[in-house]
Amino acid sequence: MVELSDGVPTDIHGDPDNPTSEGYFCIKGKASLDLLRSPDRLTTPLMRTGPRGSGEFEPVSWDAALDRIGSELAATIGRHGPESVALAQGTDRNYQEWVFRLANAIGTPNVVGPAHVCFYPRVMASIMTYGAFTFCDYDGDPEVVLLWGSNKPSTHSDGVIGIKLLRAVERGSRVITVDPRRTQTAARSSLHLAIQPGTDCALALGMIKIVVDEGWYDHDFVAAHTSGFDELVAHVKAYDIERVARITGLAPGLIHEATRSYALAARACIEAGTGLSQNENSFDTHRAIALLAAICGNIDAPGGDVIWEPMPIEGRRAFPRSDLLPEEQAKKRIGGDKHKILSMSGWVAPGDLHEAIVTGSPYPITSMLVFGSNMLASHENTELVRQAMSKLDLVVVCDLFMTPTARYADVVLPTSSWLERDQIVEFNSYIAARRKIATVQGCRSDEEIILQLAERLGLSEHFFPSLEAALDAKLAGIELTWEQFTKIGYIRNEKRYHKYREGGFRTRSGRVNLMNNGLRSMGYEPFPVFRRPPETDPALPYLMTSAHPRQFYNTEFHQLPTTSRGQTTARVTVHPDTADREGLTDGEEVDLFTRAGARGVRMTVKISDSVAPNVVMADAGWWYPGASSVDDSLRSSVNLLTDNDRSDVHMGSATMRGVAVGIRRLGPGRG
Ligand SMILES: Nc1nc2c(c(=O)[nH]1)N[C@H]1C(S)=C(S)[C@@H](COP(=O)(O)OP(=O)(O)OC[C@H]3O[C@@H](n4cnc5c(=O)[nH]c(N)nc54)[C@H](O)[C@@H]3O)O[C@H]1N2
Ligand SMILES: Nc1nc2c(c(=O)[nH]1)N[C@H]1C(S)=C(S)[C@@H](COP(=O)(O)OP(=O)(O)OC[C@H]3O[C@@H](n4cnc5c(=O)[nH]c(N)nc54)[C@H](O)[C@@H]3O)O[C@H]1N2
Ligand SMILES: [Mo]
Repeated sequence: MVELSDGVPTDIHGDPDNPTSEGYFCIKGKASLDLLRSPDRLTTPLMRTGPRGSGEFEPVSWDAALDRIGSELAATIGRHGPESVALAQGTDRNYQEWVFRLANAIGTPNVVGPAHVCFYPRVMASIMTYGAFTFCDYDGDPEVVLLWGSNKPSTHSDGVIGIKLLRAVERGSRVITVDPRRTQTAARSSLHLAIQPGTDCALALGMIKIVVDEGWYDHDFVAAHTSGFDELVAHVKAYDIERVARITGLAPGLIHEATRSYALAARACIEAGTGLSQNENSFDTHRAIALLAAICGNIDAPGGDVIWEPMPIEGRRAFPRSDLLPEEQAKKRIGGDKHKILSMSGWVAPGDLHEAIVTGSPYPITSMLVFGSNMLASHENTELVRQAMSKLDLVVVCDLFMTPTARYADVVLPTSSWLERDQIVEFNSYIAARRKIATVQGCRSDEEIILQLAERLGLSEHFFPSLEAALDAKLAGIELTWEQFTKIGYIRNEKRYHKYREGGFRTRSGRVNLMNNGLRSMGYEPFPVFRRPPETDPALPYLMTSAHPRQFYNTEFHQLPTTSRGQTTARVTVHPDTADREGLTDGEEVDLFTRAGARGVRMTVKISDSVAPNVVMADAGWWYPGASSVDDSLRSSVNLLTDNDRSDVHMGSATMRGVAVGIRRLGPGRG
C-alpha cells in the first residue's frame, strides 16, 4: 500500500488483505521509495565514449539510442542470422515473458540467465517426475515442513512467502531444517541437519532407502500412480545410512529420525530451495527429493506439495509465444546438446553462452541485450563473462543503476522501478494488478523498451499498439480489461487437491515417473545419482557456501540507505575453531582464494559457531557502487572464485555452494 499526498508517494507499508503477505513487509519493500528518490538512478540513455568498463558515457536521446540499437541489430541479423543476438535477464521478474517474446519474434533461441542455479533445477526436476511443479501448502496445516536448502523466512520464492511458514509453525507445524548453517529457523526447528555443502543428493537417496526399508511409503499411491518403484528400490540399495552419513557429515540416528518424522506425518511438504541448485548434483538432488515426496504420497495432498494450475491468462506460459521460434532456430540454442534439460526450458547456461561468444563457435554471437541482470557479479566465472562482454560488437544494458555490467555496455537504457509501471503480477496463489503510481523522468519500463525495439525491428505484428493493449490481451482469457482489473486489484487462484485422481498426472504415462525413460533416451541416468562430494585439497581446507541476504535482493540495493544501513562490506562467517587455526579476529578483512597466488575475494570476518569448522559462509552478490573501477567494485564478489568446471550435466548448474577455498590474512597475525 503506497500512501500518496498530492500524487506523490510519501509512505509504503504492507497490505493486511494481501492473500500472500497478510500485511507482512520486509526491509526491501520499505526501501522501495528509496528507489524512486535515489540520486544514483539513471535518468537518460547513455552511449559509451571510452573503453569498455571505463564508465565513460555521454547522454543521448531515447530515439538516438533506440535507432542505433535497431540498426545494429538489423545489420547483425542480416549478416549472421537472428541467433547472433543473445538476450539476457537476471532473476525472474514480472516482465520475463516479454523478454522471451522478443527473442522468439527475433528468431533467436539464445536467452541467458541464472535459471541454471535458481529455480529451474527444481522446476524441471518436478516436471520430469510428475509433469508439473508444486508449492508447499502451508494453509493446509502440514504436520511437518522439511525446509531443505531454503531459508524461507528471509527469502520469498514462488509466490509463497516465509510468513506463511511462520504462521503454520504458530499453528503447530514442526520444521526439519537441512542447512549447513544454523539459521534462525534452524535454531527453532525440531531437527536441524547441518549437512556438508553439496551433499544433499546423497541424503535424499538415503532417505528414500530408509522409507523403502521401513515400509513407510504410501503403498496405495505407489501402486496406483507411480511407475518404476521396484527399480527405484534396487537403485537406492547403494545409499545405505552409514555411507550417506559419511558423505553428508550427519549422524545416522539424526538421518533416521528426520526420515521417520517426515515419512510418518499425515501431512508433510518439502520446501526445496536454491541451496540445492548450485552444485553439480543440482537436478538429481531436486529429482531425488521429488521422488521422496511422491512415494510418501504427499503430492497434491492437503498440507503437502500442491501442483500449481495457472490461471487462464496469457501469462508466463503463453505470452512468450514459443510458436514464433522456428524449429530449425530452436535447434541452434547454445548448449542444447550439452545441458539438455535446461535447454528444454528455453534458457542457455551462462558458461555455454560466454564460451560460444569468446570462441565464435559453433557460430558468431555478436550482440547482447540485457534486461536487468548484473551478470558480472551474478554469473559464475567472472573472468569469462568479462571476456565475452569485451568481445561483443553491441552490448545493451537496461537497468536502474550504473552497475559493473552496465559499465561494459555500448548503450545503457534507464529503466523504471516496479512503482513506475503497470504490470500484471502472476503468483501461484493470485494474480494482481500492479499500478503505476510514480514517474521518474527519463526512465522507461522494459515492456515499453521491448515494444519500441520491436517496432524498429519490423516485428510489430507480433506485439501490440500500446502497453495497455498488451495488458488487455493478457487478460482476455478471464474476460477482463486492464482498466477493469485495476478496480478489482487481485484475483485469488483456486487451489484443488488430488487433481491426478481425475485424469492422472501430466506425464506421458499419467503416472509419477519414479524411473524416467525420457531421461535415459537423452543419455542421462533414469534415476538420480550422487556424483562426488565437493573436492578437498589440503591447500584449500574450507568449503565455501553462501545464502541470499535478508536485506538485499541478489546484487541489488547496495546503494540504498534503508537496506545498506548496518552492513557496508561483504562478510564471511567462520567457526571459532577456524578463527583460532587461522589467527583471525572478528571484523578483520581477509581474502578467500581458490588458487594460491591468484586474486582473492575480500571479506570481513564474522566469527560464529553457526557453521561447522570446515565450512565458511560467504555473502554472495556483493559489489561496491561507489568504486572507481570495475575491478574495485567487484573485489568482494564471490563469483571471482566460481567457474564452470564442475557443473550439473542436465542444467549446467555451476558449483557456487561447496567450493574449496583457503583463507589469506592481509595483516599480521592475532597476538
Ligand atoms: N555465487 C553466487 N552467485 C549467484 C547466486 C548465489 O547464491 N551465489 N545466486 C544466483 C541466483 S539464484 C540468481 S537469481 C542470480 C541473480 O542475478 P541477477 O538477476 O543478475 O542479479 P540481480 O541483482 O537481481 O540483477 C538485477 C539487476 O537488474 C536491475 N533491475 C531491477 N529491477 C529491474 C527492472 O525492473 N528492469 C530492469 N531492466 N532492471 C532491473 C537491478 O538494478 C540489478 O542491477 O544470481 C545468481 N548468482
Ligand atoms: N531477502 C532476499 N530474498 C530473496 C533473494 C535475496 O537475495 N534476498 N533472492 C531471491 C532469489 S533470486 C532466490 S533464487 C531465492 C533463494 O532463496 P532460498 O531458496 O531460500 O535460497 P538461499 O537463501 O540462497 O539459500 C537457502 C539456504 O541454503 C543454505 N545452503 C547453502 N548451501 C547449502 C547446501 O549445500 N545444502 C543445503 N541443504 N543448504 C545449503 C544456506 O545456508 C541458506 O540458508 O530468494 C529470493 N528472495
Ligand atoms: Mo534466483
